[in-house]
Amino acid sequence: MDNLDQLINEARAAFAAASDGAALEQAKARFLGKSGLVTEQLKALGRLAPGEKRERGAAVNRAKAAIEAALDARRERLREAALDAQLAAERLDVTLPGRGPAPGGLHPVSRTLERIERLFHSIGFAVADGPEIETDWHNFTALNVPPNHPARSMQDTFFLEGRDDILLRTHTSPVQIRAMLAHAERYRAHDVMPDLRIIAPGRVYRVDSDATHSPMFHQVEGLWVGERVSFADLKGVVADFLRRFFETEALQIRFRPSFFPFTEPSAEIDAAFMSGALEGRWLEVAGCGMVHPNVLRAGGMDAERYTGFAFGFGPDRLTMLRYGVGDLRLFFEGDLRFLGQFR
Ligand code: 2NM
Repeated sequence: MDNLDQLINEARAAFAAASDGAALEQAKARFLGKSGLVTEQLKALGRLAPGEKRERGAAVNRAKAAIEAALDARRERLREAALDAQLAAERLDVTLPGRGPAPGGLHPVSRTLERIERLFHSIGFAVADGPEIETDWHNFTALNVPPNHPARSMQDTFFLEGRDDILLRTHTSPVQIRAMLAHAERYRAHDVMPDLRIIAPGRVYRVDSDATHSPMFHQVEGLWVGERVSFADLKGVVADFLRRFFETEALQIRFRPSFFPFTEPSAEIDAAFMSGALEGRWLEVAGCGMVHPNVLRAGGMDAERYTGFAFGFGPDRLTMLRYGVGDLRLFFEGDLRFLGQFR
């Protein structure tokens, strides 16, 4: 191996040993710089005899070209390595969730309430509301609940501390009382009173807690008062609502005689799906009845002239049925892994 081949090998080894651009430029200077080893060889040509010069010149130029090629190749390798290192350092996991605000959504029970309000709005019912802290009179007395009824006991009703006349409402019926009083007052001096058609959705409270009972739960009660409002109207409104709510005409509905102090006659409403997981099982979905004359009078209505029907159902339970949820408490624990599934 002559000294030019050795020079090429030394240059290749020096370039290979350079682990970054600065080291490589230093190595380059050592061979190709103004006083580098290759330049030295070129200068040495001047001292040769003319006969040797041509051949040696060609050999030195080949060696120089080989060293330049090795330098370029090493530069390219270092550039690629630097890019690979940068890509590895800036690697993105595109499967991670985004950093922006997480999308919110309505609570599943709120979705049910909005749906119920929309369906009743479409048949002429307005939405009424009232206070959740009620008087004993609006919550019980006006609703024909007798003085010693068990619902009025401390075990069933949350009374305010040290009071027996103010409580957390146990149903939304006091809203109906307030709405009747306001409606009757508004049309007191008129010959005719337009029908009162309202639903009262909202939170209600009872001393009760297990897989199917929460101390706070929701109710939607409906009321239609007018001349000649009948039990047949009640059946039509409720059946229409249930079929639209569950999005199926294939829903069997039956009315079972029952008792409530505020309605007479009273009934429980059962429904049975004609397909799906719950096919053929009768489920209690609501209570209803014709508003008791005592209740109409407490609401300021002329009970000789007007009749009305009322019904009440539990949107929490309707939500469980609609989405196939087995435990009511899941709705009120605030676990976003559960609630986020209803977006
Ligand atoms: C029910 C069942 C039956 C009801 C009665 C009234 C009022 F205030 F008009 F008399 N509102 N809601 C009622 C009747 C509620 O819930 C199971």
